[in-house]
Amino acid sequence: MSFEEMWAALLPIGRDDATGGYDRFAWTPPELECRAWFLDEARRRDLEVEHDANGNMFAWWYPDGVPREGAVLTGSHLDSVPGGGAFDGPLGIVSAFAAVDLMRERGVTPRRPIGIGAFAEEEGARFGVACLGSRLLAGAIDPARARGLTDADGHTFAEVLHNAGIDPDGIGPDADLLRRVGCYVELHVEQGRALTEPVGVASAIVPHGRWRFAFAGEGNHAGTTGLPDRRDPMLPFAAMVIAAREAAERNGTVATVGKVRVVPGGVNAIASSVTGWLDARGPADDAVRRTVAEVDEAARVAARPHRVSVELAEESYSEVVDFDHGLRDRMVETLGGAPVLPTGAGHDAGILSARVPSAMLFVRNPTGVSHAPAESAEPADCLAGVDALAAVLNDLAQG
Ligand code: HGY
Ligand code: MN
Ligand code: MN
Ligand code: MN
Repeated sequence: MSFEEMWAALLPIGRDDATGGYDRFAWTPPELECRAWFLDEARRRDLEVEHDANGNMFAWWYPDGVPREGAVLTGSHLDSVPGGGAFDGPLGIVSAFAAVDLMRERGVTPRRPIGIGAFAEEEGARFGVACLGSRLLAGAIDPARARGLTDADGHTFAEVLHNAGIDPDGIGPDADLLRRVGCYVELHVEQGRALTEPVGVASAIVPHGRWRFAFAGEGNHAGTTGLPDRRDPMLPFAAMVIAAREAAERNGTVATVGKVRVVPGGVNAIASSVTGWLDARGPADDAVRRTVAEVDEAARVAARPHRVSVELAEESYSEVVDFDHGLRDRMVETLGGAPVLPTGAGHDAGILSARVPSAMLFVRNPTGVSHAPAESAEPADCLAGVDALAAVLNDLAQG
């Protein structure tokens, strides 16, 4: 299957034809269909499939006579944010299969195994923690905490794993698998519009995290409850949203409140609780931490007069990732020069970089939009990405 054919097969899976967006949440039907697609493509190429204990999938090319160690791993993720674009995640996986095809067409015989990974729940759209699969693999999250994570319907991660045929008690760091990996190179659609060339190389991932603000008040009738008697959690939530923008402007960060859950959510009922999630990112740790602290302070000041309680919980946080310079520079050389740029988006490569030398390739996105249906990459640039990935994998797999 060519790149175009693979892309055409994947594109309709879970697509909302009205918006062009995707809701491919981990272990829901559209993502399971994408998983099946991954396994088909792996088998079509006689790649050896491996399911790790954390819900991640791997397709391995083990050339005859080559020791099963020091593998060059590539890949990305299949899941999406709500209403996500088509490229964030899948482009890295389709490009990986296409790069293996290209290497084989060119008669390349790698001296190291080559792997393609599909990491689970990278967006954290279902269970709230970004890069959950790679965090578990890398030992970057407590397995007991992970088991207890719940989705919007109250299903725990443990239940969902069990229903997927995975033993929830088996999740956790996999030193053996990581020992077999020499390096990890992830190709990803650019999430921004800095690239003026088809392909770029990542230098760093900025510090970023997500925090949950839970506001608890008192549910009551919208029509019969006088203002002095109200304990309306929506009001400090509203203050939090504005404070996020103002704190970001003060601290040179970006802060977003894109998700809110209101209980009970009736037009004619004062909410009993409002939960809002803050995503904050920035050039430096302390600026991000200050942003969150200022939002927290503003929310608490706003909550007090309404006798609303505020609970703040950090769901996930990633410090700055400075990608392996040796690997990065070697890739730039292999490509005969390429733009090197930081990213404000988190990736499995960022998590894995704590355990194995990791790097990223970006494919130009003319709209610069991501996490939305307008996310895009031109076909010619996608093929340039495949070419670049094949060249980088070939170089790294030669010894
Ligand atoms: O949220 C992110 O930055 C990434 O796209 N998961
Ligand atoms: Mn994403
Ligand atoms: Mn991604
Ligand atoms: Mn550096």
